[in-house]
Amino acid sequence: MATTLSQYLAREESLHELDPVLARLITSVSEACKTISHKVRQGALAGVLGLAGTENVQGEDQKKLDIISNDIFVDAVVRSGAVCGMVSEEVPEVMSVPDEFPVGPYLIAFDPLDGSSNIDINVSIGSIFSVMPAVRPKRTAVDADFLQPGRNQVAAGYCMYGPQTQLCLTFGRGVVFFTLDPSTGTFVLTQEDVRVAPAAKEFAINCSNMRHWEAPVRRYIDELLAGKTGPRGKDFNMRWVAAMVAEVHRILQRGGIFLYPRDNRDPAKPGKLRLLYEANPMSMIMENAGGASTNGHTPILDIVPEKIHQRVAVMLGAREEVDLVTSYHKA
Ligand code: AFP
Repeated sequence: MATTLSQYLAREESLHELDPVLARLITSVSEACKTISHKVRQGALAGVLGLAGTENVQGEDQKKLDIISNDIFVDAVVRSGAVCGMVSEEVPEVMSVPDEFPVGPYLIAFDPLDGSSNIDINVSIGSIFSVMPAVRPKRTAVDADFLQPGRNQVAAGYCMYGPQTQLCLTFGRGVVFFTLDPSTGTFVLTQEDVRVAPAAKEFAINCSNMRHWEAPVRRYIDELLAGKTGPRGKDFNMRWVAAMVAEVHRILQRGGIFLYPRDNRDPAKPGKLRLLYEANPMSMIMENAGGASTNGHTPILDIVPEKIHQRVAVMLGAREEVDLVTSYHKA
C-alpha cells in the first residue's frame, strides 16, 4: 500500500523525533495546497482569473488567485496552532495569529502563488513555504523574528500545480515528493531521497535580460551558449517556465541550474526573487538533494536577512555548475 502524507509524518515523528506540532503545521499547509489546487484548476469556471485591481508590497499587480491563495494559506496556518507569526509575499507586514486561535513555536514565510504571470495562460504555478523556529514564541511576532539565516529553517517545501499536483518537502534529512491523488484527495508518497546530479545539461535563465547582467554571469552563460565549440566542450539545453517552482522541480527531476541574477535595470535591487519565501526554502531543498545555491558570492542559506521582503540574486541546482558560476564571481 502507498504511504500517505499523514503516515509519512507519523513515521518521521516516531523514527526521527519530528515535532508533532511541526507535523501538524505541514498537514495544515498541505490542506491549503489542496484547496488552492482545486481553485487553480477551476480557473475561469470559478471566475478566479485576471487581476485583482490591487498591488502587493513589491508594487506588482496582484492576480485574483494571488489574493485567494493567500487567504487560503493564512486561514489554514492560523488554525494549526503551530505558529506565532506569518510573512506572505502578498502582505506588507508580519501577520499575527488572531486571538481566537492558539499560537505555537514556529514562524512561516510563504509565497502563496508563485509564477502569477502564468495563471491566465494556464502554465504551471505553485506555492512555496519556509518554516523557522520562533526564538521567543509569543502572541505577536515582529519583523526581527524573521530575520534569521535560511540555515535556521526546520522545514521547507513547495506545491506545484502542474499536470499533477505535487508536494515537495524537506525537514533537513533529504527531499521527498507526494502526488495528490485526485480520486481520494490524498497526498501519496511518490519519491524519496531525491538527488540532483552534480553535472548539468540544462540551464534556466531569462535571456531577455542578458544585456543587464554582471560580467561573471554573462561569461558563464556565454560559455553555455557556445556549447561544443566553446570551453565547456558540450552542448546545453535551455528552459524558462517563468515560475521558480517549475524550474526547481525540473532540476530535482532531471538536473540543471536555475539563475535569476541581479542586473543593472535597477542597480538598487540585488535581484528579483525574495529571500525569505522563495530563495531560502528552495535553497534548503536543493542542498538537501545534494545541490547548491548561491547569490554568486555567498551560499543563500548563510545570508542574514535585513528586511522581510528582501530580494536576492539566486543561482541554484547542480553543485558543479553553482561552484563554477561562483568561481567566476571571485575571478
Ligand atoms: P511572478 O509571480 O510575478 O510571475 O514572478 C515569478 C518569479 O518570481 C519566479 O517564480 C520566476 O522564476 C521569475 O519571477 C520569472 O521572472 P520573469 O518574469 O522576469 O522571467
